[in-house]
Amino acid sequence: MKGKIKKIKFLSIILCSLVAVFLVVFISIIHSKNAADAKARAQNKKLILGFSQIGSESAWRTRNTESIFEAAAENDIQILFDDAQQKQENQLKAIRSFIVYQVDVIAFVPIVEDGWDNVLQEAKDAGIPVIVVDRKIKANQSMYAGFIGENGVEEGRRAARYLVNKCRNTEGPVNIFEIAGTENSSIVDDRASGFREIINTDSKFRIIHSENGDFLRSRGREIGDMLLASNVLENGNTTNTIYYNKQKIDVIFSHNDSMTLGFLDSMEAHKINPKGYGTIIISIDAEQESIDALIAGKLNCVVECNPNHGQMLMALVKQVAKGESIPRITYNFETVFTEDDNFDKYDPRGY
Ligand code: GYE
Repeated sequence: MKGKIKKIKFLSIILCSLVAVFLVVFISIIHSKNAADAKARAQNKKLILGFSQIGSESAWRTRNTESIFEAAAENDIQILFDDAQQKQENQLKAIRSFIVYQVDVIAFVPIVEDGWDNVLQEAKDAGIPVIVVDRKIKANQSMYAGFIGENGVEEGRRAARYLVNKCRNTEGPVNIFEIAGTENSSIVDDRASGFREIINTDSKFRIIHSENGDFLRSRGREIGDMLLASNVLENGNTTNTIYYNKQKIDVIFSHNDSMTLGFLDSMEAHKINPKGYGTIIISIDAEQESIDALIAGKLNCVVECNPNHGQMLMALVKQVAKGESIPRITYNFETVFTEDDNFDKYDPRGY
């Protein structure tokens, strides 16, 4: 009898330890499977990008937004998008809502250079990496992962190099009227400094006035109307030479196509034929309507500013989401279009 009990005890101990081993193995299989699932879910989790855009002030801006949505869809990245209607406070609000929502990455186009330190600190405290797009900011580099966009200084230089070459046989002075974009935006400062860096190598070039057109076509029109109002003579005829404060304007340097096209609208409204009337017009962006005006002889030079940031931005988003570092600066490829080109070679601009 004793032997039998001993045997049962022994068998039950074996059985219990088998069950225990089985349970341990089973639980660790479940556990590792859960871990693997969690890992797979994390890896396959759709990245969420919070993107704050400044508005839709130009065909360039609209294409910029499109390129970002297209690339996000192609890279299976979800976008939380905000259009700030040209207001910094709306951008600050949007970025704070992205932080609350706990997006994976924040990207924003800073309408102006200053005023981002606090919200960047909040994103940093929340562990959310930030990428600056299109325009630059004045903030400590440790506050954001990197910048992607255009080299505005080089765009300004390209506009000036065209002018210096165009006026190589021109006796001075060469009076320049500048139509600048949004004040305190890095892109205006960069384009203006690149342009001046080159023209200041020859004293015949003089910027006689710089007017802020806020990158808007309507403002370009207003500036044109302001200048051209004095072109209508008593007899109703118009002179083709444009003046500012009684100084003849030889060159219009406009910081974007929208303002330039607004200026051309004004010339047409004042029945001034922009073709061959002697004032050189240089613009930046290269949207289709501006290239058409170049081909039609209404403009002399258009410096490209490439709005297609989408694919490059998504590549950077994926990198920072994995905790990888990215280049401080990523510039887009850009070129220049002038009246001397073979226009047949032009591809459609897409914006
Ligand atoms: O030139 C203009 C837009 O920030 C580079 O903003 C961009 C500028 C572009 O309004 O069309």
